Amino acid sequence: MKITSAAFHISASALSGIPEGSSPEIVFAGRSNVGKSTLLNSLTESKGLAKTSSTPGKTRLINYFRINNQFYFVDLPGYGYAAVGQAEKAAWGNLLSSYIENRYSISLIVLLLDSRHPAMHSDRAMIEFLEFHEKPYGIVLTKYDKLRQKDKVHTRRVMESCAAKAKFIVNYSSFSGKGKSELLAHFDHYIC
Ligand SMILES: Nc1nc2c(ncn2[C@@H]2O[C@H](COP(=O)(O)OP(=O)(O)O)[C@@H](O)[C@H]2O)c(=O)[nH]1
Ligand SMILES: [Mg+2]
Repeated sequence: MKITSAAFHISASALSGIPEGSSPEIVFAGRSNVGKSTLLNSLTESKGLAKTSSTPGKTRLINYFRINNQFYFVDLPGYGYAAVGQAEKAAWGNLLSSYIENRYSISLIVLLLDSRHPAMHSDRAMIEFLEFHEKPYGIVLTKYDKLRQKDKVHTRRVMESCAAKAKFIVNYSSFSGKGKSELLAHFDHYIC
């Protein structure tokens, strides 16, 4: 797949605010600070499309980006941010899970995991949730440029054992561009 156009479409703080669902959606999920905004900018080659921040937990919205005038990239709020209060955490958890569970226009969920800490508790919970609901998902291991050589095999093994139903596992670095064409090629199977 080649991305020829990418534009911000809409932000929603509740399910009532999201578009009708007539176009396919590729959804990006992951812990706060995993590198999701940076990845979206790198995929679309537009520096400021998704805002990036080194302060985790800032994004509280579901953001829609229109891609190639054909489908959406959906940027979900990061989960697992410790400084958020329990009540707020629960509210976001409910929003995210009901979106993923009930939204029929989702073609693929891309779960971003930090390649240096790939199987944290909240990540495992997310994988279990996706597998339980039989949602098509793939994994992107972010910040791969920071992973030490000796940890690469270990990270891969951990992922393969705890994400048995993942459609793909892609090693990714937004800084070097590693994994980008591989990931875009996977998207072809989900957008017709
Ligand atoms: N080394 C490295 N750092 C990255 C990469 N992607 C993102 N980061 C850094 O990780 C931090 C969080 O990135 P951001 O995209 O805002 O994360 P988000 O909260 O998941 O949207 C920022 O300081 C980025 O510069 C990457 O591929 N390699
Ligand atoms: Mg972000």
